Amino acid sequence: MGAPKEGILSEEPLYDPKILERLDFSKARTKFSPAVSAVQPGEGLRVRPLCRADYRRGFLQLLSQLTSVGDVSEEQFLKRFDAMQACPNTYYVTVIEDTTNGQVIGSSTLVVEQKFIHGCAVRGRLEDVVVNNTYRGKQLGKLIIMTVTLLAEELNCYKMTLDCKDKLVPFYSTLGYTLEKGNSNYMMIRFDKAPS
Ligand code: 16G
Repeated sequence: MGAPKEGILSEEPLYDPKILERLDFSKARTKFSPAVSAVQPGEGLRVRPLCRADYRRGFLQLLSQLTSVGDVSEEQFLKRFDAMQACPNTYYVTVIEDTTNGQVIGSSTLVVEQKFIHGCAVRGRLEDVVVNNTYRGKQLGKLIIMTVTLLAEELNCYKMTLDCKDKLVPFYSTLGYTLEKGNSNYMMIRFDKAPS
């Protein structure tokens, strides 16, 4: 992931963390047992927006449990962070930190896409959901997905969509996501020149 540089990386959040306090987990389309929320995720855990310092907290190593990340240097990471921050109200990269060891152990992203349709509505896209393998079975996947799903609702998205591996459809179905009849295909073209 590139050699870490000298100096301190900023803790400035990618988006205003106060929005997370407004999320109403009683509206979550799933049950948590024990009850958790973005502001009370459980002992030793914190749900918060991504910050630059997360580069050194294993954020990219975590993402590599989802797909290929490549050798992303600190400089490249910071540049991408800046680019996201320069698009206000668009990128809501949200992480779970294990505060006992300072590592980022879960993440998911809400991307808010601006539309002309539906009266210039906004649409949410659920992206890059991942929970560290060693933390599975603790409702953290549900928690991080519900956090950004409720965030999409809070930000007035008219819908939230995702694409995932076929085997994960039953899991997402338990969280209120549905295969809409006659409208549940996801198609793609992969481009040869794309970086790994
Ligand atoms: C999954 C992810 C998507 C991610 C992609 C990476 C969710 C809900 N979906 O489809 O966000 O970008 O995997 O796979 O997390 P790729 O490397 O094959 O594009």
